Formats: sequence, C-alpha cells, structure tokens
Amino acid sequence: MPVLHCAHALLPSGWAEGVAIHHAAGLIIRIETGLEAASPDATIALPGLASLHSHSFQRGMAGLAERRGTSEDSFWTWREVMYRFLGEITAEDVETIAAFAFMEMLERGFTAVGEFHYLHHQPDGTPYANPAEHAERIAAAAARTGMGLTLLPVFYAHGGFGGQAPNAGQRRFLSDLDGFARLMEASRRAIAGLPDAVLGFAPHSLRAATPDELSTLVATFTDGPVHIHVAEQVKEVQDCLAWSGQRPVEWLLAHQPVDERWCLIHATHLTAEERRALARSGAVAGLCPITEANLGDGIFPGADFLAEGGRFGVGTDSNVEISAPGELRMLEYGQRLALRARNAMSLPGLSTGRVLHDAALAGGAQALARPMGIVPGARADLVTLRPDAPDLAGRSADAWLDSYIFTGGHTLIDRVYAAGALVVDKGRHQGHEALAGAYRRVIERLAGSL
Ligand code: NGQ
Ligand code: ZN
Repeated sequence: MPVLHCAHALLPSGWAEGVAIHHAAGLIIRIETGLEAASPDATIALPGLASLHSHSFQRGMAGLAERRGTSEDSFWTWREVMYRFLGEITAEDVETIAAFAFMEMLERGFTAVGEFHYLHHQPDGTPYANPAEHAERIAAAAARTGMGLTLLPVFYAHGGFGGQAPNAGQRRFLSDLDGFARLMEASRRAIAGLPDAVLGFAPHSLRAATPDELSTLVATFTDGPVHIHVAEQVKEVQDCLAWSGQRPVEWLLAHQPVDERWCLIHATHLTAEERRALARSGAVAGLCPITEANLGDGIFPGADFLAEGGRFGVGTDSNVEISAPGELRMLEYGQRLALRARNAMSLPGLSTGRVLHDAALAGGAQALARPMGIVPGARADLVTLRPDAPDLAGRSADAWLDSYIFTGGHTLIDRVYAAGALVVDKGRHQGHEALAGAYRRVIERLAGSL
C-alpha cells in the first residue's frame, strides 16, 4: 500500500510527528505516528480545505468588473456585467475555465470544491440535447486537475421574490421542476466516472424558487447537501420583507427543515435572533469573504456566530482571487475592522489561524458531504508548506498556520497531494502550462465581450 511520510502533520487530534499516511484507491486507510522517515514526502502537512461555494465560470471575468460605471456601482450592476460575460461562453469554454479555476484552487490550498452550477443552457437559452452538457464539462475539469467535486446543480426559475418573471440575462439558467429532475439524473451520470464525487442540489435563492418549488425539491431529492444563496444584500432583505413580512434567513428557518444537510451561502445580514437560530440549526454558513468584500455585500457576524457554536466554511464564489489562506485572512480581517478588535474569530488562548482552519475544514466537509481532514476514510489530500520559507522560520505547529494565513499565504505552499497523487509540486500544478495556455486563449476572446 502506498504511504506518504510527513515529518509533521495536522491531524484531528492535533499536530503529530513522524506521520505515515497509508492510502489506497485515493483514500486514507490507516495513519501511524512516531515513525521517523529518512526523506519524508512533506515536512509540514496540512489537510486540504474545501472551497464550498464556487461559480467556476466567473474566474474568467476576474479583474474585468473593476471599472466604475456611470451610476453608482453595486452588486446589482456587477451582476449585469456578469450576465453580459456569460452570454458568450461555450461548453468548451466552461471546461477550460473550470479546469483553470480548479487548478488554481489546488495550487492555493483547496482540494475539494462545491460547484454551485447554474449555467445550464446555450447562449440563447435553448437547452442542450444533453441537459448535463455543462455538468459533464465541470466533471471533466475535476478529473483533469484532481479536484474533489461536490456538484450542486442549481434550480433557477424566477427573477425575484414571489415567482417574478426572469429577465433575458437569466435565460441560460432556467428550468421547471420536470426539467430540473432530468438535469439531476443526467448530472448523476456526469459524475459517475469520478470515484469520490458527490451530488447535492441548490435552489439558487429565495428570488429564483417559490416556496412550493422549494418544498417539492427538498422532498424529492433527499440525498446530498442542499445549498442556497441567502441574505447577501440589504436590498434582498428588504425585498423579502416586502414579499413575506420575514427576513430571508428567518423565512428559511421557519419554512424549510434547515439542519446539518443545509448550507446557507453568505447569510450576511442577520439579526441576533436569526444568528442564534442559524447556529442552533446545525447548518453551515457558507462564507465567501473575498467575494463578499469585492461585491460590497457586508460583514457576516462571525465572531458572535463562532462563540455561539455556529458552523461555517469558506468558498471562493466568484473566484476573483483564489486562495484558501486568503479567504480565512479576509474573514478574520472583516471582523477586526467591524469590531475594532484583534483575534476576533478565535477562542481564548488559541491560535486564530488554527481555529479558523479547523472550523473551515469541518464546515467544508459537512457542507460538501465528504469526509475531509487527515483521517481514515477521507481522500488522501495534503497541502504541504515550504519548510525553508523565511516566514516559517523559528516557529512550529499552530504558529506555522498563523504565518501561512496571515503572512505568507498560498506562496508558502510546496506540494499538494490529491487522492494520494502529487498534483502540485513547488507550488505549481503538473498541468499548469497546458491549462493556463488554453485558458489564456479563451479569455482573450471572451474579454472582448465586456
Ligand atoms: C451568482 N453570486 O449566482 O453568481 C450570484 C449573483 C444573484 C453571488 N451572489 C447573482 N456572489 O445572486 O442573483
Ligand atoms: Zn454564489
């Protein structure tokens, strides 16, 4: 049985020395500690994290929506730019961009992704003959890069609360309940060739699915995680109040069986009561701090939520900047700026980096319904740090994590193993050149559409 030897590794029980990770068919079978290896595969090994929320195609417009328009810019004007950008994307482009985004995720600390996949149809809105045309592309991108995939096909039927008609920019997303059932079936086949892929589903938001549709979906698709965007923007909270008399998270907790199966993406705008109820529900708050900052969403009440036992993970969402340590850093810095305090998402006496990393590992695993971490049964995924990096000098254990998250970031990543295979060496994915070359050709064409 193949073995990965690590001089130091972060296990669920804490840091361990002389760790031998035995794996077979991509999964960890057994872990031994206290074994010296002459030339270990890694000096400092961390578990890979999950990017629990990604729209991979949006990687293609990263940096292209940072010009101010004629009126005030907002999330909603960004969304118009995004709709224009996706208007030109072909099925081949979907795969090329997803493969590039997944490669970057692997190079930057993520070994699993929750792909919140809503770009289903052709540019004019006509369905493909194969409803999983794009889902197959995403599965192919995961296979090519080594990414652990939880595919979340998205149900999207309306343009606003109360079943409002969708607009032209949304025509590539739309299905009715029957169409969505066919998409789910085809998506299940699309990922069948990936040994560790998971299928969940995602009603896009309370704007895109009516209460009846939501209830039918939840009753019909009883396996796998349920993800939904919720309470990201103040306008969304106001519109929800006008429609239902309740705030989005309040409405969801009152009308759906929100529990450990659920992941509420963003959940930015919460009253103290909603925050406590969400923590009690056991659902994961799917935080996307870099995207939330980029889109001007607001700041999730993370410090209070953590203190109340709330579960969270992080996602790269728009993929405007991909970095696992970067998401954790932004999450903590948002709290510091809002609270004018330091070490806010932490617990007394503990390393903030360690608390953030442990919580995001557990929350990501729960939200993507896949075992993660350096434990038997999980995929053999490791992120190793460059032991000679000046930023890591003179420290050990949790101080490595603090320096990774707050100082060196993903530039400290050395090797990444995915399902036991070496996919990133010296910070570079084995397929980097080919994937980046193909991506560049696609983007040179698409950038012209903005
Ligand atoms: C999305 N993204 O579906 O890509 C959304 C924007 C919407 C984020 N919320 C569109 N970050 O929510 O309608
Ligand atoms: Zn999103």
